[in-house]
Amino acid sequence: MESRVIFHIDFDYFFAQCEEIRNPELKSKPVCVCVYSDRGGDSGAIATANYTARKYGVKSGMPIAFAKKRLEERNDAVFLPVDFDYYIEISDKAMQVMKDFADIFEYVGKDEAYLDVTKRIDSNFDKAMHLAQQIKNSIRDKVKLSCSIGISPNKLISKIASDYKKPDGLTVVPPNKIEVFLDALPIRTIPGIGKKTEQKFSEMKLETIEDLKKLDVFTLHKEFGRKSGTYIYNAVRGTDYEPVKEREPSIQFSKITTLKKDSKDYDFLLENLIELCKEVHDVVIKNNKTFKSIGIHFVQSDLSNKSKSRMLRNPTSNYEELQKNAVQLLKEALENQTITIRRLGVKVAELSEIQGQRDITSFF
Ligand code: DCP
Ligand code: CA
Ligand code: CA
Repeated sequence: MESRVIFHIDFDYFFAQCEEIRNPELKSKPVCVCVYSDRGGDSGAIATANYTARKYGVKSGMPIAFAKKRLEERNDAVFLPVDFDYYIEISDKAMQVMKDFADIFEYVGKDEAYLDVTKRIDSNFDKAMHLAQQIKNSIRDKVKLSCSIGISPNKLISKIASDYKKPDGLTVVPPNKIEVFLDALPIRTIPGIGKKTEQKFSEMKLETIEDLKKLDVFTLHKEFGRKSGTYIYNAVRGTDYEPVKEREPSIQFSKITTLKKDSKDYDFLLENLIELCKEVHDVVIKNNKTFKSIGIHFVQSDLSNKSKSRMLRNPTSNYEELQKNAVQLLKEALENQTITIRRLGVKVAELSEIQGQRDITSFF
């Protein structure tokens, strides 16, 4: 069978690049996009920074005060508050451009997507490279945005490849190059392998993907459990059969608040949660929608994120149902919660129009 050809496209330094699009003068300066908490001052975290700021060691998730310290010598450094609505506008435009180039288009998040282009380029990797160049040009012309593209026979390698050379990268890994491409990479480049796992392997003197191939599947099962063990075993060999699934950006409504104090106390969180549920529900009603998915979100004191969501059997716009499920999710999330929580959020997704209200009279 001919190989699949999958693109992973990821927008470069996304939030910061959006700010540069709005104000091109920023391009020569270090730009940091900040999630300020409502506690005032510089309290909050860096969402992302442009590559000029990154040269000084600024990273996503870092406290704003740290980033300011690192950029001390640059009095032209710019710190801007996040403007999600604007970034979504840019994202939507770029997604529309990409969609037309795909046989199957899978939206992953605001700044990334998978495209299965196997059919339209007849499994030919030279044609694929040409097509990727066209996509990059088209996004640049229409949205002024730069992105990085990874091309390979599957989602896993394409995801790694899009991150291989950034910004404005294009990395093609045809079937006969998979092994050489992967072998030399550090273990951490495999999606899902974090600091902890890397540490564990490092103690075993395993540093590269090639090193990991020494471990047989039984050892991996024993160390990581069946599911993760199998995933790692396959990943280091470049094996991944996940299909690209048709998916478009789904709109959602959410509210997030910075708590008066960091806490993991159920009653305190519950009080805040209910307030958020009411606010989200107001938006749902105002927009005449039903929702099928409910989620809660923690930004924890170390600025790491935790979220939980559940799918309802039927779409609803009912407040009690929203609250009941959100409270249940809160209880579940707080089981074995060790770290305190700084920001709390509630969201609803899988939205639809309320049926039977199309009648013109409902507008009066
Ligand atoms: N983001 C965030 N907080 C984080 C990580 C990311 O708010 N801890 C947001 C800001 C980013 C966007 O998500 O612009 C996309 O994240 P990426 O990991 O793709 O990073 P960037 O697009 O910023 O940079 P690049 O892809 O060039 O490495
Ligand atoms: Ca990105
Ligand atoms: Ca991304």
